[in-house]
Amino acid sequence: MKRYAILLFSVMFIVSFLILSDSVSFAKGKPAHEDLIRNAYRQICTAADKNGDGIISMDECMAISRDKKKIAKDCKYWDADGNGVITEDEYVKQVIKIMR
Ligand SMILES: [Ca+2]
Ligand SMILES: [Ca+2]
Repeated sequence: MKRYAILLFSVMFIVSFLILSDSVSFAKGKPAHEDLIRNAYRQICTAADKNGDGIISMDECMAISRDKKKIAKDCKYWDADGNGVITEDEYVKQVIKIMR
């Protein structure tokens, strides 16, 4: 539960930071906030990546929260191609999608 709170907090923090920085960062080709989202993914990994391969599997993702219904939905969303693992690129892509 506590880990999930940390995860939610870091996501919230990044999203609010992005909203604040949107006006300054949008003009360039690569979104400046992509690095922030990558950092968020790495933070989630330090809590959730049990086998240390740098990728969050469905099982590892499901272990983030005891609220299985909610976390299952989040994990499924993050796993954009549905292959059972959430890569850094997928996570970045999906978070950017939420923000649009
Ligand atoms: Ca892993
Ligand atoms: Ca995937």
